Amino acid sequence: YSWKTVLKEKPDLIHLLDFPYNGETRRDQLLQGKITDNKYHFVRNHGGVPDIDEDLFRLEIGGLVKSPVSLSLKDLKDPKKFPQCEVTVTLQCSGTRRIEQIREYPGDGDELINAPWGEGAIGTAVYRGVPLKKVLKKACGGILPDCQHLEFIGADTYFKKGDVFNYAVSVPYRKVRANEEVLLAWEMNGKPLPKMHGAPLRLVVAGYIGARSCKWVYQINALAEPSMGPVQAQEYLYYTSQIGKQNAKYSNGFSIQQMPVSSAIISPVDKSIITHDGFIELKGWAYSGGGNWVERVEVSPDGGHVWYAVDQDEMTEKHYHAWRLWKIKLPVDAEGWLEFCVRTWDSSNNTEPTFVRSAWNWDLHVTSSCHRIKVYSVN
Ligand code: MTE
Ligand code: MO
Repeated sequence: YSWKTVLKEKPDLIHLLDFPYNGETRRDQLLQGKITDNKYHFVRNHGGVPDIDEDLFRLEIGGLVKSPVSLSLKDLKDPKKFPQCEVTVTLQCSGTRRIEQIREYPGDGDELINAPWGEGAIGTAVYRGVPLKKVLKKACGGILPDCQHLEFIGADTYFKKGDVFNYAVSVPYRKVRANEEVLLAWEMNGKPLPKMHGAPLRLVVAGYIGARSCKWVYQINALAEPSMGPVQAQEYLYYTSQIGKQNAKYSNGFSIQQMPVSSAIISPVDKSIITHDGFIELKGWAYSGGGNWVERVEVSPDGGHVWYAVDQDEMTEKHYHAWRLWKIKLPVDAEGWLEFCVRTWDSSNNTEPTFVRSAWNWDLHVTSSCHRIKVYSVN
């Protein structure tokens, strides 16, 4: 997969890493609408983009299932065998807004192995596929009583500490029990799933961090314990803020699965000068994982003392598994530097930590504190 193809398919992404290719969505394209165009959707890879022959492709399902199977794409896409569905899902990389954690304590985080994402490692698409639950039931006759987790293995390989691994992650079986939450998908926004996004087949795990939505999936194993693969066991861990480079052990962290509530101000841009006549318009996104929808978005012009709630009419519709884009015109009299911030409340009444340091994680995942920008107001 060449750099030339990346530029052709994703000409507008902010290219963060050349290999493995990682790129994030630009601000104007984030705000384009509820659905992110395939061309503009961010890309997060751990290794190369595998080339898979659709005709030869088989999905193998094994482990603690009643009968292991091997399915072709034709089998999977046959509506007489498996019922299909379409789900609107926001995929958010748990590294979104990592740059704020890097700036808070430069050099303290595990940034060498991670892309310095800003606010654009998030996007929303309509995925078509079959619920994994139905495939397990109809093709494998169900799972065995000891199965607690499902492991997904991707065809891409990945280097870590001198060894080569396939990308492998797992989710608890109970997550798979909801039909519309875990899909085996081959279509994105009405178009064939692009190669970069996992063609011919990927998982879409709604409400969980992007990492669980395994691309190029070719093997699924029903397991008693979570996947032992390094991506599951050693990455995407949440540590207490006392833990850093010097004392981190994998056993100190817990696995990040559901995405917490978070939001970002996308317009105006941090450190910009704004000439206005008493009102400044703010725009951004707000999302919560785990099937919680965004209930309320509040913004503050003074670093978090006074808060204004965004009008429900100024937000895209409520959704179990997708973000809401929002906008608000704030009355501003002051001249000079202002600190704008945003905080969101979800349908479980969760809200965001106040400062980056309130939820520091040396692994640099889940920067969900109130997003803050400074702008210079000229009234
Ligand atoms: N699946 C495989 N096989 N390999 C990967 O590197 N990256 C994961 C996930 N699935 C990854 C993968 C991560 S960390 C994220 S955030 C999402 O894919 C990103 O999905 P996207 O590239 O389609 O936006
Ligand atoms: Mo990610």
